[in-house]
Amino acid sequence: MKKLLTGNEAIARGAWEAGVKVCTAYPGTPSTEITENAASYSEMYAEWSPNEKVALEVGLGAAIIGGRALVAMKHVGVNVAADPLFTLAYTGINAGLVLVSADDPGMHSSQNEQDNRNFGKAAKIPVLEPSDSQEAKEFTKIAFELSEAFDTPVMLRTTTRVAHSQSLVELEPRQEIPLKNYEKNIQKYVMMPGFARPRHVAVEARLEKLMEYAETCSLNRMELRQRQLGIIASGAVYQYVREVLPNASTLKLGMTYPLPRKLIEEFAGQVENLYVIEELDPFIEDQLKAWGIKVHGKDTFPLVGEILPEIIQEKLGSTYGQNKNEPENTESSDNFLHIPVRPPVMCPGCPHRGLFYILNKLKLTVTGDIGCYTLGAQAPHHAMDTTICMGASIGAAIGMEKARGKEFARKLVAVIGDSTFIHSGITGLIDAVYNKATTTVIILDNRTTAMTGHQNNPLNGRTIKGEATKEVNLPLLAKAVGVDRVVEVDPFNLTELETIIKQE
Ligand SMILES: Cc1ncc(C[n+]2csc(CCOP(=O)(O)OP(=O)(O)O)c2C)c(N)n1
Repeated sequence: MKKLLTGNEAIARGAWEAGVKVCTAYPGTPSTEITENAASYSEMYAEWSPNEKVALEVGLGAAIIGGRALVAMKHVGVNVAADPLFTLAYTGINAGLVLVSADDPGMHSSQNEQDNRNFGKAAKIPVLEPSDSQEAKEFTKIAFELSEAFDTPVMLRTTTRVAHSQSLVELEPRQEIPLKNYEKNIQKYVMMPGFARPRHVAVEARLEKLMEYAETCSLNRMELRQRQLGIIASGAVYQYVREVLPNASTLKLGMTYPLPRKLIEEFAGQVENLYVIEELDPFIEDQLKAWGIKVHGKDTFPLVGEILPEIIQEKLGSTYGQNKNEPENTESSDNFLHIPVRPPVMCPGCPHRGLFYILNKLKLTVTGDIGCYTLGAQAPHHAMDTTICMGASIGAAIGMEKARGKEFARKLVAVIGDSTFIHSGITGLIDAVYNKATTTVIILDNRTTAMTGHQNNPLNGRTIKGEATKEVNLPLLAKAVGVDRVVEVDPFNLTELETIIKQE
């Protein structure tokens, strides 16, 4: 049976078909729906973890003890999970472990557009890049096979277009994979220097084998058509190339790390003009140049943002395209231009509005954080001075106070959402207490992870499957780490809110 699925739904389906036991994640666009969908399959345990590092740690525990695990996050989430990831690459897994990194070229909803293929290379683990929903499901299953065959975590890298667009997917039944045998193996799983050194040697040997695998695996495919133009592409860009330049020869790379040198050299030898078209970094291009292959890439295509079909048409269409002489149909883009711009705003009735109204009125310096409340930086409030990454608000406020002194800190506050506080704010608060900062921290507790679509979190008493669970008591937690003054205030009560903020 075939079904229309988004890439994210297809990855969840792929995990289910691959017999996965445990799915973990911290929400983040464009990855969130993977785990929301995974949670709908009763055969799989699923959780929202407090942050991406914990998500990967829970996943690696499941894999080492013998159950397949899927761990999903947005690209910046991999920064948070990088610590366990790099050492997990040394220990290897036991049952398969697949880490989905959902990248966001164009920054549809992110604070940066880092290219996480670099993480695959730096951690020396394979990177697979599906280009539609069918591949999203297939590659997820192949990733688990690969993970077990080579004893390595595997990164499945998607981008917003693959994650959120829909295409037909062939559904298959779940393969029940029995738990793998677990044997205690201190040399393999306890990474202290004496045991880690031989594991690094094992990682390099594994990489050599993965390079051989890349040469012949079904993930990489040479498609020879007209020889005048040859294009190497992966992910959504491959689909755009097929659409805009249907006669060009293509080398479709489903595995972008490690790269298949012989296959690429063979392809380069078959075509007159060779291009790598890839979003963000010249990841493939740089490797080709290091191998001495003559190739065009970032000399023609942008380093920044998405590479859309229009850009490929503009750069190569007139020379190599089918419709070289036909004027481009601009009707749809004209219509698009007439749609009024609708910048994101806080929802009507949002409890954050009152707070930012007061912060603006009091002309405070505000170190911000990431969530719906980041919109407090925009009109009409303009009540935020910094936003860097999740959890940075409290540390930034401490730093400002330490640089400028206590007097400055009297008009300084850090604002942080409830989910963000649990994600990575608590350690900042402990720093404030331990190092005697006097800054005021405001936790905006709206009892949900609103920005990414209202996911449950450890503060609201519900799991990802909607089951009742314990909830963290924020005032008690703050007192427990040593905060002497903890005040609770309803942000809809503006008079009281203003009085308390002035007081604190
Ligand atoms: C490392 C990282 N993981 C995930 C995200 C995606 N993300 C942005 S804000 C946010 C949570 C916001 O929730 P909360 O702090 O409760 O604030 P609210 O949106 O509810 O106001 C998430 C998950 C991110 N930007 N960075």
